[in-house]
Amino acid sequence: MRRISFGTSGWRGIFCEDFTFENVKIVTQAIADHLRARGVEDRGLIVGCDSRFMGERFARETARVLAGSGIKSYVCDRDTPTPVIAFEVLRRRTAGAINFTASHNPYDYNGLKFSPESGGPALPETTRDIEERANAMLGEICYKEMPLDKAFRAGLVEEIDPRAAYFEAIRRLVDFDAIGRSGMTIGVNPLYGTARGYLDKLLQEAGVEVRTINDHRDPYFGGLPPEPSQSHIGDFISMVKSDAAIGLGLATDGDADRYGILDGDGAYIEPNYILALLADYIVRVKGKSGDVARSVATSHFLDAVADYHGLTLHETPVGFKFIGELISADKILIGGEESAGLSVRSHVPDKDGILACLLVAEMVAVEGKSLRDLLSDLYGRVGEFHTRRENIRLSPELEESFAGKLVEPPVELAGKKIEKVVTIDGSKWLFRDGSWVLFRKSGTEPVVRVYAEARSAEELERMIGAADAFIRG
Ligand code: VG1
Ligand code: CO
Repeated sequence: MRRISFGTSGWRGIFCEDFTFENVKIVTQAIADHLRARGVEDRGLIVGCDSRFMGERFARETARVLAGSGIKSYVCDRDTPTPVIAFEVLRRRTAGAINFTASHNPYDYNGLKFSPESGGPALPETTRDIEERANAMLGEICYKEMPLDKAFRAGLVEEIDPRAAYFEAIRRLVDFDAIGRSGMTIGVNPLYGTARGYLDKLLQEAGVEVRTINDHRDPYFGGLPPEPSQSHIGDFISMVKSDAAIGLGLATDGDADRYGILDGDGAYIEPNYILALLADYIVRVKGKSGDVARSVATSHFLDAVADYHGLTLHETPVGFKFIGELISADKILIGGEESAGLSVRSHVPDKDGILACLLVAEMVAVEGKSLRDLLSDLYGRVGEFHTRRENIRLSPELEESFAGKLVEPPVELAGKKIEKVVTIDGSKWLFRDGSWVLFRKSGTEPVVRVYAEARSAEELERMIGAADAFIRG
């Protein structure tokens, strides 16, 4: 049997192959044992799922196994966004959460994200302990479980609706009056996922007109991965383009921890830009101050914004758990990743796509400008940044050659001398003109990621070309 392994965010597997009831119960038992070893089992766990096939069934099986170990489950009454689960962990002070989601992966996957009492994604030392316990149990029936009705009667399972408390928290972070006053019409695309009844509802309550697409549950996600990237939301782009009334398009991924933003004319605005724009807006307009953080793969546009405002920047490995740690320690004002994840001070230490979308709506409402105009204003103040990420399918050959290629970086790439090598995640090579490339293996899907950034679009093309040739060659 294949080993259980937690990646960048949780354990993910293909249905029937790795992601089976049997393995889910084993991983749950491993989590139960982990909680007992830490002496926090009395606090119980939030248990939730996204909109994937059989999410509720997995949640119930997990509750049965937790009950078998005397651990209480607070089971969400419907598919629930990851940031809402994070919020509920903090609000109820539970020992954490088990969340069934494979986030942006295609429909044939499911996954399990475990968060400890911080509410943020578990750090590697925690997932290592859970993996070890789970792998030691593989191949034998070693979990204890309780029939669900008995668990209910024993008070070990309770159904919860986490929406109202989360709404209240979001209302403290976002200026809904400004959004309401703008009179904007906003397009919303929850990508058949968990943001249904969250993002649209909050905007409607603010008094703006909302036009939705893909707002029913579809475990096939319309055939594409539920990732709100430019290549996966063509239907939404067409909708916003063709509807002159829409002033902004907001999308979220399957578990609503990522965002995807369209300008009023349907132009997709890269998450790297959104992060920089929001950081600038929060400081310049909302008058906040503090450090900022980004993953090693994220655009240095954020560094330029930090410099401009005299803020300190932290660089982390990829995975929001590392940025979440900084939020939990109250060290940063805003932190984010190029993959469209961000959160802010005093909010959950996990990425929140709903909050990100709402902050963008607030920014557009307050500034009274299109995102592209805001972007060109910011370019004018801190300079231009052009960034791209490419995914290369992990063939057996690439799997074999990849690590070796990075052991000893070359002296130069694309005719430019490599000035510095950063290895906190994969291998990042920095050049004197501010450009950089990064190579790393994904921890959520079978691909190698190549990231590049330059100060002009032409230079970016050159860098991506050279990086691609290097890794494939
Ligand atoms: C990807 C992204 C990373 C993100 C992670 C989980 O990881 O690059 O930024 O935190 O997915 O996102 P990787 O290792 O595949 O590059 V989610 O929305 O899938 O929980
Ligand atoms: Co996600």
